[in-house]
Amino acid sequence: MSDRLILLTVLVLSSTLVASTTAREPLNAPATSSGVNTDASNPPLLVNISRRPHTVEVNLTAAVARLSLQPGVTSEVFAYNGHVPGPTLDVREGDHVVIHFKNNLPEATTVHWHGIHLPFESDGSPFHPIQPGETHDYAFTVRSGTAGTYWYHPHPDRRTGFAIGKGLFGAIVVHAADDPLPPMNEKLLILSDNRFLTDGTIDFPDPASHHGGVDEENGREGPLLFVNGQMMPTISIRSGEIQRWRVINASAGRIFRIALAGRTMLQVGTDGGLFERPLEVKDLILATGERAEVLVKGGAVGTRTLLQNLPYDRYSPNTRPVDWNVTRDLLTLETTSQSPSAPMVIPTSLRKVVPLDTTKVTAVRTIIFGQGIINGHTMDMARVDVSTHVGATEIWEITNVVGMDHPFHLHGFQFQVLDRDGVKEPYLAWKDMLNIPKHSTARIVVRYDDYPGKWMFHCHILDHEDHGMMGVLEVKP
Ligand SMILES: [Cu+2]
Repeated sequence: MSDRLILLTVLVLSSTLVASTTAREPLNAPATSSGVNTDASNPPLLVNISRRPHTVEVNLTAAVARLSLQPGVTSEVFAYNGHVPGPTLDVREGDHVVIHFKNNLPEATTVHWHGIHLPFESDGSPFHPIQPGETHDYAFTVRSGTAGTYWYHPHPDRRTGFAIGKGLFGAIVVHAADDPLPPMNEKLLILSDNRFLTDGTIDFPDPASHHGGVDEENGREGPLLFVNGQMMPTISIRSGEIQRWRVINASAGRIFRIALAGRTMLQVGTDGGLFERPLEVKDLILATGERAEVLVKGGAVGTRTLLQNLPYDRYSPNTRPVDWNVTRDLLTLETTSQSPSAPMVIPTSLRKVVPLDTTKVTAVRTIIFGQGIINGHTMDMARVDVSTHVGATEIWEITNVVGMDHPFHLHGFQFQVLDRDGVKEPYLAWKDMLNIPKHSTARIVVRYDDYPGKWMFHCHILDHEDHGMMGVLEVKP
C-alpha cells in the first residue's frame, strides 16, 4: 500500500473536502451533552458459521416481530433475524456465499441480492417464491472486481413494496481483495422512510382509498426518515478523521438528495463499487435502491454538522407531497473532544474501470417508460420482453416520456452509463440503478458475461414495480 501511495499523485482531504470553515456554517453548533440522540451504529453482521476458507455461510430468517421503530411505540414489522434493518452480509471478493433462508412470514417471499452478479436460481426474483414455512439455500460466488455496497430485500410477485415497508431490507458489503483506500472507520447509512398510524401500525391504506391511490401513483413515502432504523442518530468523528460512509437508499419511493450542510463530501463510489477517482460533491441524489460511497472528514473539535435530505422534485404535480420542498435532517455528525486524528492521504486514483466495448454491440434496445408501464405493457411473467444470449453486448436507450422520475434497475448484470440526454457520462462506473428523470433519456451499455436465465428489469419505485412496471430479459445460453 505504501508503494502505491508513493507512486500516486495524492490529495490531502483537508485542502479539498472541507470547503468551508465552521464560521460559515450556521448549522454547526457547539456539541451538547444532552445525550438525546443515539449513535448511528452499524447494523449487526450475519454470523459466518462456516470454517472453510473463502466461504461464508449464514442463517437468515424472515419473520413477524414487534419492534420499537419510534420512541415509546411498538409496531408489528417483518424482520430479518429480528432486526430492522436486517443484519449485514459481510463478504470478500472470491468468497463462496451460502445463505440458509427460512420464511417464517405468513406470506410468500424471496430474497433478492440487489446488484450482485449471481446465478438466476439465486436471484430471488418473482420466478422463485419461497412459501410460508419453507427454507431455501441461496448460493453464489462473489465475482472479482465487484467490491462495493449492495443490499438484500424481498422481491415477491406484487408484494415488494409492502414487504420492504414492513421492514425487510439489509446491507451487503463486498470487500476488495486489494482496497486502494487506506483502512478507516466505515459506517453504513441505510436510508429509509415510513408512515404509521397513531397506534404504531405501519400505514398501508386500502388500495381503493384516496391515500391508497396516491401511494400507487406516487410511490409510497412516509414522513419519518430513518438512518439504520433510527431517527436523527449521531455519528461521532474525531477532528480531522476521515470516515468511509456506505449509503443505501432502501426506501420504497423516496429519492434522497443528501448533503452535509455547508460542507462537501468526496464521493468515491456508486452501486458497483469504486470510481476511477474521487469526485468532490456538494450533494448527491440517491434514487430508490441506489448506493454511494463517500468520504467525510471531521471538522473542528466540538462542532456538529447535519446530514440533510434536500428537496428533489421527482414528482408529478398531481401527487407531489405538499412538503416536498422542505429540507429534512437525517443525522448529526458530531466531532468529539478527542485530539485530532493524524492526517490521512487519499489516493487520487482508485482503480481502473474498463469501459465496455461499444464497437461489439449486438443490439440496441428501446425501452420506453410510461406511467406504470414499459413499452406499453405491464408485467407478464409468461412473456419475454427482451431476448438475448450469453456473450452479447447491448445498448439500452431508456426514455421516460412522463412527468415523474422512474429509477431503472436491471437484475444480474452491472451496466455502464454512456450518456444522459446526449451528454456523455463524465466518469466510468458500474451501476445497477439509474434514475431516469421525467422527460429524459439515458443510454447504458451492458454485457451478459454468463448466467443464462430470466432476469427482471423494472422501475424501482416499488408501487410501480408491484403494479407491473417491470419486464423480463431472457439471456439464453
Ligand atoms: Cu416508476
